[in-house]
Amino acid sequence: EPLGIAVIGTGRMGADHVRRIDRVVSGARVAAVADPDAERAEAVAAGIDGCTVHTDPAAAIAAAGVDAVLVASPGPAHEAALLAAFERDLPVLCEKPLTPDAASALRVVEAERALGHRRVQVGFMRRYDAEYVRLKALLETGRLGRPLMLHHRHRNVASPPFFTTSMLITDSVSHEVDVTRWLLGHEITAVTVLTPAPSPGAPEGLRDPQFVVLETDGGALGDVEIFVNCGFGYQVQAEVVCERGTARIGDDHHLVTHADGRWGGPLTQDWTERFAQAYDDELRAWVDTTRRGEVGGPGAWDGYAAAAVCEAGVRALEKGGRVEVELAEKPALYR
Ligand code: ISE
Repeated sequence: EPLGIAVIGTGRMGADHVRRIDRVVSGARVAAVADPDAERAEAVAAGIDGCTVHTDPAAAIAAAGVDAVLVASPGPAHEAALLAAFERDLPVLCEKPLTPDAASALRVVEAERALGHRRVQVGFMRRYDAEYVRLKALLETGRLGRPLMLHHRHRNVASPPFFTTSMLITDSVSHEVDVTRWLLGHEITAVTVLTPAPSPGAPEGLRDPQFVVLETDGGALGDVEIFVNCGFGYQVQAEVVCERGTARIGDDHHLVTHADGRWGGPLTQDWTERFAQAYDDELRAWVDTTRRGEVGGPGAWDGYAAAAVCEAGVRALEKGGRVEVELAEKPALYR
């Protein structure tokens, strides 16, 4: 029996996940979709056998044949969808951010803890990207020694119209926050955000780019250049500086041509292209672990920790200077 999935939200990410469940991943089917825009939901569900269409997320989660839930609605709608899934004790793959702020993320952690077992995987898909996976495996061999510093560059061609200055942290840098915690196995303890004069290519009023400094409880430092209107391509690069060497990913060297007196190659234009393999493998892994009755990948605690770090980042952005991260005590369920 394939895993019946209710997909909540049929916007850009939701529609892409529906396609992936329907055509890429085996062992799963789209059992229901929900979106406040009924026409959009209908269009996404068209041609999928036995898929019911809803405007209310709770109705989709309660629909016949639903064994698991994929939440891809906007961040502010995640908490209600997660709690509705918990009510039926269903496994959930929740797109990042888990919720938009630390207090609501902690409520999700508490609600999962009340269930007594983990149910949530958060969509921090970079953990499934082949390059990041190789980087982590290399660090784990210890050959380069202890990681001292991490340099990240995160560039988007253009930001969507609803993007705000704080979303550069909560929506975009949240990935580097998770990657830093995952690669190093450290918690992030303080955040500083510096902003140069905005790029003329950014929408009026948007402070883009930004430079973010992360400190960890293991004594490492990270910096993130986030530039969401760079105009030229989608780039995610990371370099780890260790005691005896460095390691770097994201250099776009998949295809290099030499012709007409120049060398070079194409740049990806957005994350669904750059991270296509990561999204596919993330969903495959989630479906496989769920069918075995297990939970893997980044969990609710990771979603909460990222939210807490991003909240400190937004405060640092607003008031300047260094802001310490306030993290609740980690419940035994996540240790
Ligand atoms: C978006 O939400 C993502 O998750 C992308 O990976 C990131 O590059 C982009 O900046 C975010 O807005």
